[in-house]
Amino acid sequence: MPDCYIALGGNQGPVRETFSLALEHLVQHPEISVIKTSRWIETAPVGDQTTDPFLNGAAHLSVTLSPESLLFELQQQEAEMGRVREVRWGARPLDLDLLLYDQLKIHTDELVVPHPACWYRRFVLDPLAEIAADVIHPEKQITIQELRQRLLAKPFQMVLAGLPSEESASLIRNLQQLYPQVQFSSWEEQGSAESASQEATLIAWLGSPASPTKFDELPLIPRLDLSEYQKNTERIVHVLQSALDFQ
Ligand code: PH2
Ligand code: MG
Ligand code: MG
Repeated sequence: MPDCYIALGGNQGPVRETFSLALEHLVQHPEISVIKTSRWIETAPVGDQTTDPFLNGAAHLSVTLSPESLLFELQQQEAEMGRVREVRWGARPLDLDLLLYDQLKIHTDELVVPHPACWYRRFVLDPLAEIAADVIHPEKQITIQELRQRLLAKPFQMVLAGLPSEESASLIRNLQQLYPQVQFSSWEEQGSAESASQEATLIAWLGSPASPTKFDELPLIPRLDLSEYQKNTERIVHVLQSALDFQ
C-alpha cells in the first residue's frame, strides 16, 4: 500500500481538537490508515496574513487511494472543519497538504507532489523529520532529515540567481537590511560555481527564459524556482521566514 505523508497546519480555533477530529475522520475512510503522527508544534506565522501562531504537524498515512482521490479527501476535511469554523471562529482553522506519495512525482494543474515547498520549510520539515527522517525526497534525492539539517548550518547562505547584476545588487541590499544574519550573494558574481553551490543553503532563481543563467543549470539540491515572483521582495522574505529558525 502506498505510503503518504501529509502536513497539518492551522492557527484559528481549537487547532489541536481540529487536528484530532480531522485524523479521526480520515481513519474512518476504508482506504486510509493513519500509521503515525508527529508531535504538534507551535510555529511563528509565515506571511503577513495573520499574527496568530500556528500549530503544525505531520502524519504518515497508508492508503489505497490514488493521489487525486486522497487530495479530494483532504480537501473534504478542510472544508468540513471550515464550515464549523466559519460559523464559530473565522477563517482557516485547518490546512492539510499532501507532501509525499511514495516516490511519485506529480505535476498537474490540481496537484504537485512532492509539495513544492516541503523541502525548505521548517514548519513542515521539523514535524516531518520526527516520523519520516529516512524517507528520500523524490526530487532532491536526499532524506527528510538531511533536508532539515541543511537549513541549520550557519551562516544561512542565500544565493540569488538569474538577475542582471544591478537588480541583484539592489535586491540583496534590501534583503540584507531585513536579515542581517543571512549571507546573501549573487550566483553570477560568484567566482566558482562549484564552491558556491556547496555552501549555498538556498539558491533562489529569479530569472526568465531569456536569462543567461538557466534554472536547470543550477545544482539540484538548493535550487528553488521563484521566477514567478520576479523581484518581489515580499515573496523572498516569506521563503526566508519559513527556512530560518523559529523565533
Ligand atoms: N501556512 C500558511 C502560511 N503560513 N505559517 C506557519 N508557521 N505554518 C503554516 O502552516 C503556515 C504558515 C499557508 O498555508
Ligand atoms: Mg494547503
Ligand atoms: Mg499549506
